[in-house]
Amino acid sequence: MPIQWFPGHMHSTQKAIAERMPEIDVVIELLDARLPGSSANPLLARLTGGKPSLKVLNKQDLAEPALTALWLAHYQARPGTKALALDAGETAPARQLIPACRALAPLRGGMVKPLRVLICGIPNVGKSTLINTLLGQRSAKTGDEPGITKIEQRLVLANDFYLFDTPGMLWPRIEVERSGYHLAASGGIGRNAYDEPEVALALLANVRSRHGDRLQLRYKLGELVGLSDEALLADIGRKRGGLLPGGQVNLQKAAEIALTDFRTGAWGRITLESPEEFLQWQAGAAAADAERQAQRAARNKRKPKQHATGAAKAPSD
Ligand SMILES: Nc1nc2c(ncn2[C@@H]2O[C@H](COP(=O)(O)OP(=O)(O)OP(=O)(O)O)[C@@H](O)[C@H]2O)c(=O)[nH]1
Ligand SMILES: [Mg+2]
Repeated sequence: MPIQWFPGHMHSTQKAIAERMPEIDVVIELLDARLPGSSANPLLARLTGGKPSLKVLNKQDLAEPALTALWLAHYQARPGTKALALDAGETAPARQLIPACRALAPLRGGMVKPLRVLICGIPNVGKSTLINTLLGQRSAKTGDEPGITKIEQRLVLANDFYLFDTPGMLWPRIEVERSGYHLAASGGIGRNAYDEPEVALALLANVRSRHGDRLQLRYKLGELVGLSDEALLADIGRKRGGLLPGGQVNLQKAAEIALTDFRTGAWGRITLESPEEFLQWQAGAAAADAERQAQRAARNKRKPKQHATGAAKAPSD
């Protein structure tokens, strides 16, 4: 089932960001370097009214360097956009953001016209961690679950440089089904909004295609060829003691183990999508959408006729 998560507080965040925008000079969108396409808000350009933007691929320590390089080139090619990859917990790379923001808004700076930078991104991507690293102190609350930051917070980096931390936000409709799985696997979606075994199966299907050897090594599995994704998940459960009283595998527990291992980097550095694949998925979703709309339009065209026939028949009944 496609994953969607847009609770009421995200609607409020979207509104608050739109209202704040006139006072913002640069927008930093924090992306997850393991899913740099799926974690990008498709509505952001409209929301920020084309303000200069910096795409930061965070958690690069968990992503594959070669794919991170492809994604950086992909975003750098966009007009008015700079892209950087980093690990929000490390001070020196994070501080590169300061000159990058200043370069994007050269007319701001000094006490009279401080530079105002808004940091936004999906839940749990590391926004507050980055702000704390930049400030050199724990000012913003962080935690390994989505929804830690509840309200927008203004933090002063220097007397001419303000940072705005915002609550994690998704968008009303996740169009690419795989993106929903990638977002859930990364920890960006609330636990109640998806089924863990379903997400773990999608994750295993993706990861085994390029890194099956790592799964074999981690769980001491035999050859994966010929093994279905379901059988692979069950094997992981069996190897990790995820058994129910009758000896049956506890697939829920197996899924939790797989997801935690992926999230913590126990499978090594893994990126779930390349720019090329992601563009293909987007095009596929757009085509499917267009077809659904055309079908709906055709149905609506037929409907009034049937209605008119019914109405015309009524008096003679
Ligand atoms: N490995 C790794 N973990 C990170 C990185 N940045 C943040 N984290 C971890 O990701 C989790 C979420 O970090 P937060 O800073 O709370 O994320 P947030 O985007 O502010 O989340 P919300 O406020 O819930 O939207 C924490 O457990 C961080 O320690 C990174 O670059 N690498
Ligand atoms: Mg936060």
